[in-house]
Amino acid sequence: MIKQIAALFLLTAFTSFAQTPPKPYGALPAPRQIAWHETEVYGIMHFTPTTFENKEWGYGDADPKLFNPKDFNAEQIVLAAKAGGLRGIVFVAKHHDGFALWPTKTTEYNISKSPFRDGKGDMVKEVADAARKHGLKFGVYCSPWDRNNAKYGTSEYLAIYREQLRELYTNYGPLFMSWHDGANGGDGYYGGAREKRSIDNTTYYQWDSTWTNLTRKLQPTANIFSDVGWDVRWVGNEDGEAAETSWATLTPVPSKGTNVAVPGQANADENPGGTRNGKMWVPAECDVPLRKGWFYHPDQKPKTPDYLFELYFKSVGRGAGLDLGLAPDTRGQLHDDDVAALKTFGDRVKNTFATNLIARASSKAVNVRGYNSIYSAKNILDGKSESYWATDEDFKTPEVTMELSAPITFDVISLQEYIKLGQRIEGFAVDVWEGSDWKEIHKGTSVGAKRLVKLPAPVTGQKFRLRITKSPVSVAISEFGLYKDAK
Ligand code: FUL
Repeated sequence: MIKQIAALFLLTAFTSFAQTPPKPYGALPAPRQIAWHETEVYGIMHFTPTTFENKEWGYGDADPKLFNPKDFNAEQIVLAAKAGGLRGIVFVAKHHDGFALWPTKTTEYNISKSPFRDGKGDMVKEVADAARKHGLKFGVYCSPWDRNNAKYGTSEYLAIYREQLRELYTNYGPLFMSWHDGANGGDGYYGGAREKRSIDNTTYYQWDSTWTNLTRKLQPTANIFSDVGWDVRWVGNEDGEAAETSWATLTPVPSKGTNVAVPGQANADENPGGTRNGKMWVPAECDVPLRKGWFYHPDQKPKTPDYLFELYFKSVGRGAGLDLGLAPDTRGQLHDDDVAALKTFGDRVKNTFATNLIARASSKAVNVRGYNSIYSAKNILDGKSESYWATDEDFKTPEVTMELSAPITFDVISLQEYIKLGQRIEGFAVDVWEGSDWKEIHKGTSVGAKRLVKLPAPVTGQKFRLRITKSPVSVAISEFGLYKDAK
């Protein structure tokens, strides 16, 4: 009996040890950030009187009567975005020109003074409703710099800005992003003063208390985007590209001459790649306009689907997000050229990643954590982000061989870490078996939420090997895929 109890005790101890997941590594993503990673591609939409003036930055003096998009159609815009594979829309509820696209109580300079819907319109609501109707997430950007407001630059403006955020946070349902930029004053209309106003952005907006007391409390699901996060960081350029080696963690550093890192005053040199072992989980967002400017200009053309496909690899494929600027024209719709570019790009991404060509392979790993099948290497081929292959503590550079019953031809590699346990891998390689030896087909660095590789030429093979070449701790990999570009 005693022997039996001892055996049972040992068995229980062994099983529970064997099932202990790997210890998380470094800063970890919050649930709202995990949801953001899954969004991958979304849009940011700019549409104010500035569109009707054919400018990029409205001065703040445009007559609200100018804002008259007679054929505004939020669903046309949302459906074009959806066809492009975008899973969310950030709506610019107020840009630097200060014109509020919702009937705010905070300023007269708003949509109710325009002819749009006879002064009864609320464009934030129309876009939010259309997005949700078609399954896209919704977020807002309310520019802190306000070139119309007479109070801008004085201590009274902060309360106005916060009230604008409060209105946006309370009246339009749950947001997936609260987008903030670092535009910090300059010349403007300012209620007729027509002058230059400078503010000290390290103190003026008091971002800490705005985000703690308003954003977090009223919109806990909203990812705060800015130069310094808190949830998603600006990638440091408007070209749509993250660094080749990208870390989802960041320790914001103040720019020279200041002592606080805030939007507009952060050392943006760090932003494209992030900080290895940074204090916070703050992945990069690559914001890039679909056309040249953020606002619609008749003489500009959208980027080609091929170019967008490349950007997808340089953003999403480096663990970042892709935020494409959408600019309705003066009708209030996306131009046919934009609709076509989005659709071709979206179809190519969808079709390329429709079938993981290696999904049916048998796999053999050098190590599986605690010999436990819940951490099996098979998990990397199951298409499920919740399961992962994990190794024992000592196996920091493991490898797994995968073999198919027939050869495949592919030119895209995809690799994903189980980021709930942190960003662990620092180097990896993929090999193909050439009959008598392995041939390396790609060698890379960071992985994180997703690493996509477009090979210079298609590769054919039947047996493959994934090697983790550098990691400070044991690995946790959720997905591996080989695909063929569907162009
Ligand atoms: C920047 C702004 O200055 C641009 O006009 C645009 O809105 C872009 C998305 O963010 O900070």
